[in-house]
Amino acid sequence: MKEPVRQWVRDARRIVVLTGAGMSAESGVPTFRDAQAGLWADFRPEQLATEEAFRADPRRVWDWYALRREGVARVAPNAGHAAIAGFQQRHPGRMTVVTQNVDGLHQRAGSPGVLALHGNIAEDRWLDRPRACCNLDAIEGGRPPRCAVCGNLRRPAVVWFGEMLPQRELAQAEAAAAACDLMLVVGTSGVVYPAAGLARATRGRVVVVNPQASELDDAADVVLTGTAAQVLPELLED
Ligand code: BV8
Repeated sequence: MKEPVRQWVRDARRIVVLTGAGMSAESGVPTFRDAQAGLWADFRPEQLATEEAFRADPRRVWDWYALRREGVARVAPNAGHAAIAGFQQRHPGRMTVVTQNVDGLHQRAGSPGVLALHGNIAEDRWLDRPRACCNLDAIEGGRPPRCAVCGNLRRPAVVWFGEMLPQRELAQAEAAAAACDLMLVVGTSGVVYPAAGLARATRGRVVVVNPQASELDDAADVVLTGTAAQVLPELLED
């Protein structure tokens, strides 16, 4: 089935690549489906990645993100990330990357204009609306760091469950999905919305790349059973 998809790639004027945690699995970043380790073994990611969980136990959630940050800093983009960035360099303006991943690996692979719907794990922001006292050079260290005056906590600049996505990125992703004639859906279980909804909203052809069955297989014209680093170089090389 790869051959017709390669032809679709060649013929497509506008391509969207929608990626999830599986895109980074071969770089060594655990997916959300992968079992949690250590102190977090008893928690599902959806339980930790919420404002409630952070307010209930800031240190537990902060440490979980610190562990993930260290993991992401230690790894490198894989051949799948490189194939996407390479295609974008060879065909400027034809491909838009929309990612659920907070690891920054598409950006590190050289992909321009990545729409990161769920934020960036390498950045922090204030938990509550900052007051005049909340400035970065008056921070009290700790896990998490806090404002030395009012105690406002620092939190990872990611989108937690129950939180709105960044409106600019979401609007641009919805526009790209509506305008594309081909959407490659790579390494996502397709359970988290509104991201997964993009694959159902597009009028373009949808191709799923995943070694396992996903919630978006029914929305696909073709399902390619394989991994991101194996399949994408074959699909995207000229
Ligand atoms: C919101 C950042 C509203 C944090 C994340 C409609 C229906 C049902 C539920 C909802 C709905 N609308 C909203 C909801 C609620 C919720 C939701 O979707 N819940 C799910 C669990 C049912 N959505 C939200 O809360 C969103 N916000 O709706 O706000 C609102 C409106 C008004 C006012 C206020 C609020 C926010 C969602 C974003 C949450 N943040 N991440 C962090 O990272 O810590 S989501 C996080 O989980 C990831 O970013 C990603 O999106 C998701 C994990 O999914 P995947 O990436 O797909 O990864 P997964 O591990 O599941 O699967 C990996 C896949 O890869 C597998 O299929 C596997 O087979 C495959 N694979 C493995 N290896 C490879 C591979 N593929 C290729 N190659 C390989 N080598």
